[in-house]
Amino acid sequence: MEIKVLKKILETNEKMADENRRFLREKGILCVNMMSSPGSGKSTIIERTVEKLGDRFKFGVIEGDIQTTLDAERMARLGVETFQINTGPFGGDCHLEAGWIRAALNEMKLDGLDFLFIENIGNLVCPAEFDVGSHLNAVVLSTPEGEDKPLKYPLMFRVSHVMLVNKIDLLPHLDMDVEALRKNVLGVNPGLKIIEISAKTGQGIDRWIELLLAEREKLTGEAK
Ligand SMILES: Nc1nc2c(ncn2[C@@H]2O[C@H](COP(=O)(O)OP(=O)(O)OP(=O)(O)O)[C@@H](O)[C@H]2O)c(=O)[nH]1
Ligand SMILES: [Mg+2]
Repeated sequence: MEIKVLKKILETNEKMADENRRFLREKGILCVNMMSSPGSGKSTIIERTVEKLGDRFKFGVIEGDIQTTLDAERMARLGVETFQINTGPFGGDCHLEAGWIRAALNEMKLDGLDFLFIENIGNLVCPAEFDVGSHLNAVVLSTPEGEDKPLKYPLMFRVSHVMLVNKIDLLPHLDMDVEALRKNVLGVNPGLKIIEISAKTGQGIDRWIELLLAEREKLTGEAK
């Protein structure tokens, strides 16, 4: 009985996620789901991305947090259409679900947007289990977290299309073995794209930008 209930929840979520994905594609909006442990650099990477592309493209951001509107305030300062989902009042869930994203989409001004970032709740486990309706899943792994994470939390790396290895500027101070990380993660997901970046210094950000532009072009069939 418990298994049946769990299956039904996941099936409902997947159906809604597919509807979100189709709805956003028809509007020409590439939806990117940013996932990671707390503090890996999701918000900082979104900020750098908007700074790089904000003069040519319009962005929206849905912020997922258990408590506070701190990240949403950071995004709103960039002048992007921002919506905050706090799960604290509803039991403090550690991930976002497709139904909440739909509720956010109903409230947001979406006309003219080119990109919608979903900053998922900082957690390397639960967000991987719930499709939100994104076209691109990006997992951020920061260098202090260690090269073993894809082995310990494989689902997150399996459902992602790209891994951003962030805080590459810290490598001289760490024992992190980036080659071992590559080997570990490609063992879990051989098709995963890997981009080393520093959201602090800007190193590698251009490769991330290129990937985003290519994915948007693939979705909409048009360059800008
Ligand atoms: N050295 C270094 N610090 C970084 C880099 N990217 C982000 N940080 C710092 O890491 C801390 C956390 O960054 P955030 O962007 O807030 O991380 P987050 O993943 O959004 O965090 P949550 O939303 O709380 O899960 C901040 O102090 C950032 O300034 C980087 O490339 N290098
Ligand atoms: Mg954040």
